[in-house]
Amino acid sequence: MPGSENDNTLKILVATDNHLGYGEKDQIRGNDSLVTFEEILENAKKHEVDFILLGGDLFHENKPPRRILHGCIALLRTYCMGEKPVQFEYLSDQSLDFKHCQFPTLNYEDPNLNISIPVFSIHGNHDDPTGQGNLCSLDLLHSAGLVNYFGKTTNLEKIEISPLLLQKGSTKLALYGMGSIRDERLHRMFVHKNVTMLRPREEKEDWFNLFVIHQNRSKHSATSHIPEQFLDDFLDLVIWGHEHECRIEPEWNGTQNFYVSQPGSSVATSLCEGEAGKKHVGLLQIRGKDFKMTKIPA
Ligand SMILES: [Mn+2]
Repeated sequence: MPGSENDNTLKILVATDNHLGYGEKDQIRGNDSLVTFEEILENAKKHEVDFILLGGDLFHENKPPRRILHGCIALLRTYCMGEKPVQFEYLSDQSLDFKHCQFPTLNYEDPNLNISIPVFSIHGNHDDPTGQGNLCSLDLLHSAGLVNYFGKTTNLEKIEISPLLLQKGSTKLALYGMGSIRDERLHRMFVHKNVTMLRPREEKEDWFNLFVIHQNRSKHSATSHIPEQFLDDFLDLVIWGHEHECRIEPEWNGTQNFYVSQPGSSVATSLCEGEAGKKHVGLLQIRGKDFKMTKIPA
């Protein structure tokens, strides 16, 4: 890509449902999830992405074994820190966007940290916040300065999602995220119009609107999934986490006028039909209002 195009293209490594720690007691496959995660980080480095976007369930368990948490920390420190400068600007208010975190700041803007590849992540249903302090493993990684944990909702009556606003050259990205919420509850909130997505006030039409969600997409019962029609039609692309089957090629929803990409789990967590296919992560390139998703085998 020529220099000027590169300057205006946001490159994002997209992965979801890494399920670190899946089958960790298995003598043979016990390290698979960490090995796969390392390959993903290698790819991010190789393709010189601007950032990594994770769609939830980074960990398989709410309280991952120490070996797994440590393995993840070691990998993030190895691959995501370094001299390479971060080449996009952050335009929204980090103190509001990360107000749910003890350090309401972006890791790569912290003068005490040297981040080369920022990681942005929402939580999934396996690694959701619980217990005293309502914390999850991503809170630990955020406070350690290794990830930027967004999309945590603290009000379960009414959700207002304001986007993280990023800009690289002429490309402007509004990044919306919503960590996993029990499907029935979220379904009800959508029906009662208690979920609102806020939009940037200025030059509304110039933004590429990307939403990352971690819910049931396939219809298990009437209310235990989130129909695509519930989502706002101003969105350009939805990254759908939680569903483990790889359907990463963006699928056009003609009613809503947006694309949906479902990367699927990066590690096989069952041998059911939907999961038997090849696993992929995605290299998402956004330029203006256009995007391209390239599959990378996981
Ligand atoms: Mn999940």
